Amino acid sequence: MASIAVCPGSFDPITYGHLDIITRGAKVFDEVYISVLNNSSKRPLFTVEERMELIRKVTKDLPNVKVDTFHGLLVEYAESVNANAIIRGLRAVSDFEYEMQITSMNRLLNDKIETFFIMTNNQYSFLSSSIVKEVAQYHGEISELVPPEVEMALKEKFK
Ligand code: COD
Repeated sequence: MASIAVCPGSFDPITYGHLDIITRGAKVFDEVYISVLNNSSKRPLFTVEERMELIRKVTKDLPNVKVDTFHGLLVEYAESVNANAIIRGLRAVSDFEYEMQITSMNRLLNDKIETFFIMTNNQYSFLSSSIVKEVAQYHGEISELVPPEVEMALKEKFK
């Protein structure tokens, strides 16, 4: 049986931190779906299509990575693509409580889908999409935080 994992998130936009866990996950699982949450109650900077397009560009060298979108419950979506695993990234102890809540809830909803945590590279342990957007908004240097395609897209948004 192929091991299929879903790596869900907002990815608004994708950063080198996300890319780090995606690359590590793609070495372990046969197929990895990078799944962008389409949540109408949030007001993201990038549309779902823009976020998916940026993810496609920066993962083009990872042949077993697919880019997708979902709405509603993550475990229902994971089941619909035959995934048996969820990948989440851990940056610091502060992520743990939130991740434990999500994982416990997902397990209650569907105990056949296992969640796996990947520790980020130390150099990205402080990194989040929100921090990148804040720096980009004031035209600060972000080239070490996001791939060049994302840097360009952010510069375009904040010009
Ligand atoms: N280094 C490593 N990993 C990182 C970094 C970094 N610098 N930055 C982010 N990550 C990881 C995050 O830990 C996460 O695992 C992933 O990358 C995506 O991060 P975000 O911030 O883009 O996405 P989130 O955490 O906002 O995504 C939340 C979900 C969309 C997964 C969640 O809201 C969800 O599942 N919603 C669907 C509704 C549902 O099923 N709810 C029930 C469960 S509560």
